[in-house]
Amino acid sequence: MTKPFYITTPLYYVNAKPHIGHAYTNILCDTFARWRRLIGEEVFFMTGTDEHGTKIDKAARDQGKAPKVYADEMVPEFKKLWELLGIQYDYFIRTTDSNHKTVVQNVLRDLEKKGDIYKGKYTGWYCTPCESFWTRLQLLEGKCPDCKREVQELSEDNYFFKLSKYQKWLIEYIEASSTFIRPEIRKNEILGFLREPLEDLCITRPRIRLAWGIDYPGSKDHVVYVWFDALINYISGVDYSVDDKKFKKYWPADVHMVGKDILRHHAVYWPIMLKAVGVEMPKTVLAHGWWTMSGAKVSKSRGNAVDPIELCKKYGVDAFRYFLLREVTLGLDGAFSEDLLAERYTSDLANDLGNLWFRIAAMLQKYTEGKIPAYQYEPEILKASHELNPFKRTSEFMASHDPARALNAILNVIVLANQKIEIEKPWELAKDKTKKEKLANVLGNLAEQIAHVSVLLLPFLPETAGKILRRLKLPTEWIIKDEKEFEKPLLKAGISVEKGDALFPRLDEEKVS
Ligand code: ME8
Repeated sequence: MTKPFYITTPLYYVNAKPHIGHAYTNILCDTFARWRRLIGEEVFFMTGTDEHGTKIDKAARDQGKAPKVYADEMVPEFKKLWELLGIQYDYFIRTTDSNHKTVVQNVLRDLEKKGDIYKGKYTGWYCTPCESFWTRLQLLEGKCPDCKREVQELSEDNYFFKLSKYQKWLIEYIEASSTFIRPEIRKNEILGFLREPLEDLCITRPRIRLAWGIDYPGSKDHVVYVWFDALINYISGVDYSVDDKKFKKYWPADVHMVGKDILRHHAVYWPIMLKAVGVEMPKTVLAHGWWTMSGAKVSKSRGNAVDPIELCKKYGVDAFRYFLLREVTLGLDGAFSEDLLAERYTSDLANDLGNLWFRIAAMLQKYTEGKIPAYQYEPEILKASHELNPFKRTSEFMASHDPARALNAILNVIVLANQKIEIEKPWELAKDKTKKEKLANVLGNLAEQIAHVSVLLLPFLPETAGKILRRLKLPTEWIIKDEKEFEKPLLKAGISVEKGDALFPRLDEEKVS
């Protein structure tokens, strides 16, 4: 039996509502998860929330609430957005779940037994918004190197995890693997970082300073550092140290999708934590870039967050998904602008896909009583001239983590189908009684083309692809294992096709700012 495809998102802090950046990560993961299900794999897709630490404690206090009460109120904001965006996750984990806490404590006890934890004094500079301690050398003009805000000097008794002991091993591991850190430029970045000696990681906070965290086992005075706690979700979510059989079924994770901001935590701390407890490495840590606005990263603390709910209301969920997946190559940064979203909407979705459906459905209504006529299926229409089978191309691009090119390959088929209409001119064939058969073949094959395209689009634009398939009286759940299977005809002559509303109605000029 093959192992299920296990994909994770970061656990998002609950100190503010999710924005376009969080939506992006989850849409990427959802698309990969749906793709794997489409090709017949079992999938376990996990997302969730990071609820401990200073940031959350402070946000709760600002509202006069207990942190858990505050987190309980924020979690539905995330779940609501995931539902709106069609994110089909299998499990939602919260770091306040009791199972997660148990696993974190099990890991810590194990690390203590192995001699990888020691008690020491920590002096550092702490940035509250970033939840990060910095050394003097790391500070930029005395300020936090990430957010450039004021930092506080602190010295306290804490527990430390021996990262340094594993530095050599980690460098060799990363160097030897072409898949562990993707894309390649991020691998080089991490190797660059590892050229300097690694400092051991302070993994607790004194309770007198911060009580909102998981109890450190065996100490009344400490709680676990939020990052150490949160990373463990990837194994606690599949019951590490609790249910061996379940853990073995899912682990190792296939993809940890993260933003490049948190790559170091996932490509340095996390593998060392796993190595220290003797757990296999995840297959790939995949770091995507940032969405920026006016040159700065979109972030809740900078207050330039774009509300995904508003964008979906205006353009539709699939247009939003399409834009994020298509506009930027996974790994690179992207400048967000609503104008670009509107442009993509009009050119790719309304003019290409929406128009193709409209034309095919309208011609079927006009020339064949709204029914799929009897036709001679020509599978080569799927491989537009000089193109490979679009299923094969999509598979290859998805395997190399490139959904933008996968979408482009699918869109090419749509463009070619629109061109085919211009070339074949069904309206002229319809005027000539001797061309009846030819007309039926052209229309039947165009309908096949859009049916196949819709199956391929299911992971990317689930709502729209589902709509087209339903209008063609086809199922919306598919398993397509290879290109041969993909090439089979999908339609039956005689079925009635519903034209339906425009898939992507023209944008109201006033609505688009
Ligand atoms: O870092 N562009 O949580 P977080 C693209 N709790 N993606 C973005 C983005 C942007 N402008 N802004 C945020 C944390 N993201 C920790 C993670 S994991 C064990 C703990 C996305 O709420 C991106 O995935 O700050 C980034 O890595 C993540 O949100 C950070 O979310």
